[in-house]
Amino acid sequence: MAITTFNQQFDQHHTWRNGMAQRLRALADWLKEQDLLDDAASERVQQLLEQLRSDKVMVAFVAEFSRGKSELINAVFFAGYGRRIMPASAGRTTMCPTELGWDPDVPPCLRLLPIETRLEPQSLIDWRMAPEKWTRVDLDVNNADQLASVMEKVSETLRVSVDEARALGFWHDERPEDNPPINASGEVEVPRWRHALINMAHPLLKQGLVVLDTPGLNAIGAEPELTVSLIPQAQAVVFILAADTGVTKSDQAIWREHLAPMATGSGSRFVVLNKIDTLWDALSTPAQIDSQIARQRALTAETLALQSDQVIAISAQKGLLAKVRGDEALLAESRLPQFEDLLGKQVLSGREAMLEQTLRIVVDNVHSASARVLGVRRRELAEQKQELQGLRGKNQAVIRQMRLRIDMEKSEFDRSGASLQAVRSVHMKLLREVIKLLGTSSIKKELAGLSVALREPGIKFGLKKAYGQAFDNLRNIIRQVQSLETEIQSMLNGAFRQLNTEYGFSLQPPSAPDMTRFEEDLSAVERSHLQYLGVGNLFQLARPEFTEKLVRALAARVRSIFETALGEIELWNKTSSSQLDAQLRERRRAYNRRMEAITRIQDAAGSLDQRLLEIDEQEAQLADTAVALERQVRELLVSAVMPQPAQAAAPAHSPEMLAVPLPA
Ligand SMILES: Nc1nc2c(ncn2[C@@H]2O[C@H](COP(=O)(O)OP(=O)(O)O)[C@@H](O)[C@H]2O)c(=O)[nH]1
Ligand SMILES: [Mg+2]
Repeated sequence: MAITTFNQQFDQHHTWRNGMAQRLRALADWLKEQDLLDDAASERVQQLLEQLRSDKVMVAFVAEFSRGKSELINAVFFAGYGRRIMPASAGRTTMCPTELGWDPDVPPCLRLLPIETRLEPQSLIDWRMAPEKWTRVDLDVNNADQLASVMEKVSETLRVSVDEARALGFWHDERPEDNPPINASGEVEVPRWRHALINMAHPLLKQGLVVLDTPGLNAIGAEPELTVSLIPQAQAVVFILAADTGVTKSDQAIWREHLAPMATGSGSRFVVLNKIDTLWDALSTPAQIDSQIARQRALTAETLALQSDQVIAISAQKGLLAKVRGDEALLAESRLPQFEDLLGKQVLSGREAMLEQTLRIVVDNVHSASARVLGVRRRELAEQKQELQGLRGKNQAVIRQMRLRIDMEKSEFDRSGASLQAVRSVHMKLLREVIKLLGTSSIKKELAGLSVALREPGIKFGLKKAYGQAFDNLRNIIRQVQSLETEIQSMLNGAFRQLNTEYGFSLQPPSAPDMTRFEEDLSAVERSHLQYLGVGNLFQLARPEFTEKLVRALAARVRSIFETALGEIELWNKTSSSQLDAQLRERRRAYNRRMEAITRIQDAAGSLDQRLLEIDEQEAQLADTAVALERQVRELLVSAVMPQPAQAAAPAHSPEMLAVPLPA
């Protein structure tokens, strides 16, 4: 398989996403023209289109300072600028977590959150909502020098007293060995900024890539949100070690805290042994150097309890240099291309599999909803045809009789409105209970106990229990929701069955979304918190603002899990009511059509045969539509499969497929 750069792979991924969105939109437009797309299906399509448009892929670089995170970011993503964009030279390291991304609603800029905000209880998510609190510097993306000089701001520091450093979370009396040095005037150096957001219209970032560069252990440790929210949600986390330092104690601490827990998570994890150029030695043969690198890889792998092929040896610096100079031999020697190839394949194929699966679900849903309506339409026509055929050779009295019968059927049908109303109101009542269970006040209530417990002195031993209690309650909420779902489901089953018998509908309640995934999500959050506090951040709980921040970050995570669950449930409910609405509408239309035909025949405005001929035509049209629907759904699903890299040059989806054929 050919080696491709990360940028090339991301381009292909983007093209695939765009193609998918285009074809899905074409299908939805066509269905809408045929009046076959109900509200719920249309909402599902819109959601997926939005996801295909703005799906974010986050790659986080996590390691001790000076391992080459920023250099690797420069080499992989920004070599095209011909120089370093992220500061990565001796003495100019990133001092604060820095996110690179693209938001088209904001001009290209660097936004910096002052470190003093750490003294306040708000979490990073809260600060993101308050753009006015950030210092903004505009970026000139076409000027690499200006860009690089603005970026230097992420390296800025401040001198503060020991007391201030302590308050900011950079000084710990319990762990003196990690404290920054005190200068002659009794001050210590701390980062000037707490977090940086770079908004840049770089092609990759525009396509949805988000890069997170982090400073070393000290700076990440004080930001619980990074550890428990941002990093675990990244699609890939790259952990970097340096060949010249080996695996140090703090490298191991970062590994244990951030990377080891990921083994059970959904993202990919990469371990990079950087700076292999420090092993290049003019006096050794290439074979000797290779075996030296292999030895280091094996040693590193052993320390981290990995297989040695799970450690990727590279030189970020030489890779960047080689790309800037166009030096192919040096690039190969840097081994950077292998890393990029792996990063792209793992991260993007995972993303594509996820999107493809969602697409299948949405298309399935849209397909069955529209096929059902088509079926109803065809049946109503067939029945009307039968009805009219029965009128052949009959006199005016019989025709009048028929008219009366339709009228009666229609008013009986209209009276069914009351029982439908009853079904809907039970449905709404149950749904309101779900909304309440998954609401903010319910989360607050469950987390209140935990936040009190965390502040208690000597929580160390009761930590697991305190989290266990809170999370058991949260998981229990999800289970309660699941049982309400079951109740709604059986209520709908009963009501739909009755409507089917009484009115000859073909209603089929959609199955309820499975909530176990959300229980698992909660457990993952619980694990990440315990891991984070367990590996040595426990002492930080002594600071109330830290605990407050931790609990807020936790509440925000739980809220987002609950909101996702609620979104799925609401859509499920909408799907079942849309189905009912669609069948009611079709029935009403059928009554009108029957009435109209009878009236025309009565008024001798059209002959019976003529009317029957019209029905034949409509039936033929519906049959064509049904065939077209099947074909389009099939084609869409076939084209959703990402082309294998080997055929990537010739896209698997032919341009003909883009054009959705419209039946006459
Ligand atoms: N020899 C060598 N030095 C490197 C390499 N990658 C980074 N460096 C240097 O290591 C230092 C720290 O790099 P930087 O990217 O700032 O590290 P960070 O703190 O992890 O972001 C800088 O002086 C880099 O130039 C490499 O592959 N080889
Ligand atoms: Mg850096």
